[in-house]
Amino acid sequence: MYKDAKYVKGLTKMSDRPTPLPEILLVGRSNVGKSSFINALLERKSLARTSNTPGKTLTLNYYEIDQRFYLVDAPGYGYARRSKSMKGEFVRMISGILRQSSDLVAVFHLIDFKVGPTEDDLEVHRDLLSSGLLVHTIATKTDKVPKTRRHAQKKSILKALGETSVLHTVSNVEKAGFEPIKQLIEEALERSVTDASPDHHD
Ligand SMILES: Nc1nc2c(ncn2[C@@H]2O[C@H](COP(=O)(O)OP(=O)(O)OP(=O)(O)O)[C@@H](O)[C@H]2O)c(=O)[nH]1
Ligand SMILES: [Mg+2]
Repeated sequence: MYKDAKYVKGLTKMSDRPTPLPEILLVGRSNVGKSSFINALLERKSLARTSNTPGKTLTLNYYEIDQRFYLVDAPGYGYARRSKSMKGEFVRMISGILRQSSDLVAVFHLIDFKVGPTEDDLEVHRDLLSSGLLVHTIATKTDKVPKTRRHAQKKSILKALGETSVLHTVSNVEKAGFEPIKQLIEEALERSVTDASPDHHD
């Protein structure tokens, strides 16, 4: 359980980033449940703003957790009504982060469990894997698939993602599946401490 979680700021350019702490970036299609995921993980009702009108903001929202790390809520990609140029801007922004942030310790790629990976999801998945970052794929909205079909759905998603992937599943509504996610976060934070060179210590 996290004790302290607060919204720090919304960034529109990388030069505005807050005091360095390890960062975990959330990426996923608009409406996949990134903001809801943050609220469910942190057990806060409405810390991260959720909406039914997706894909409007191109800001990176930083949430600071226990003065230890940031969860970064990225804008969603692949929103049908978003123009091609908006999509280009998203890609530039994300690749900017991937290039510039030495504090990025993991990326959580969220996909919709019921819908399965879309073309956009698969494209982003490949890009993330080839970035060399620690990437975890997490399917949201498991509550939308009947329990008896979940095993088959998981298998089908894994097949689409490729043999080597591991799929974590959550329901932000039922707040189910978050213990393994907390474990992933701890592992990513531990790795970042081990990896850091001496001059990165306080
Ligand atoms: N049933 C169900 N609905 C969910 C779940 N997670 C999110 N939702 C709903 O999906 C919609 C979008 O959720 P958001 O958390 O705003 O999605 P987002 O990825 O942050 O969207 P953008 O910020 O537009 O990119 C909201 O209506 C949520 O209530 C889930 O696990 N189960
Ligand atoms: Mg959101």
